[in-house]
Amino acid sequence: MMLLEGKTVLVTGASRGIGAAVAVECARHGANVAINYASSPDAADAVVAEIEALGRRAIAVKGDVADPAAATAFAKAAVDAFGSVDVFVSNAGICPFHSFLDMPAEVVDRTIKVNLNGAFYMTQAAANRMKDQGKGGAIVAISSISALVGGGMQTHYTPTKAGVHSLMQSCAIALGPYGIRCNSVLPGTIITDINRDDLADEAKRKYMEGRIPLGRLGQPEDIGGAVVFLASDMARYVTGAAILVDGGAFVNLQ
Ligand code: NAD
Ligand code: RM4
Repeated sequence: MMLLEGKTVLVTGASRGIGAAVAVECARHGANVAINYASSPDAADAVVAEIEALGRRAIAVKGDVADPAAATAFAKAAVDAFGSVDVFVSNAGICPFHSFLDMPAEVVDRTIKVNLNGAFYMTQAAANRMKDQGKGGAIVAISSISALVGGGMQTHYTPTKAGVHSLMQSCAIALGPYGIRCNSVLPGTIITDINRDDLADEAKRKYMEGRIPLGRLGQPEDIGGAVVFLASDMARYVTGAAILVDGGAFVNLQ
């Protein structure tokens, strides 16, 4: 079943990892896709090619999500190419693992600027397009299990992920009158470039795997289904909600 037939989907940070997998899954469900990327045109072009091979259209738009001007430019580029913004997925994020007591201010500031401010500006730009179009829309933020639990090397990061989920909750209220639904997906530990070094530590990797009832770390492709569901009319009465996609890690106390 095609859940996003004829829709235009925008995804930030989609040249690799979870964003790329989400973009491709949306295309598999019939969407044309605009991807934002920060710095790797070749990787972005490869995602565009993968989507085109599925018979859908795609564009890649360079931009730093921390820059508010990048948000309006991304939404405009999508409308110029495909005529509308129907679904927006806020995915771009960084997690430069670092201990707390000696965390440099610039690492904190950049993490908040990209993860939280970036999600805010991009969501605002997409929502304004949806409001002007007058036919509603769906916004999905890639928050994290880390919105709910802590990490000693993530004291700058986990508050941004809680913030992104909170942003979706408040936007669900602000945008409900326009028929725009806002929800979060909370991935557990998914193997991507963001945590490749962290998980290269064999003991840490085994510990993380051991916490997961389904017995394995996640892959980027594990996240697309939840995003497509929330973006689609199957979730037409779902807003302000969050879906954990973590193999059961969060509930595994004992
Ligand atoms: P990743 O490093 O593979 O991908 C991150 C993407 O964001 C990259 O394409 C990167 O270029 C892009 N990006 C970074 N800064 C940007 C900026 N300023 N402007 C535009 N794009 C930018 O990592 P990932 O795991 O795919 O992460 C995607 C999202 O998923 C992040 O928001 C992350 O917090 C979230 N997440 C990841 C995990 C995990 O375990 N991998 C778990 C929960 C949530
Ligand atoms: C996630 C979660 C994962 C970590 C990534 C970077 O939100 O904390 O365990 O590997 O971020």
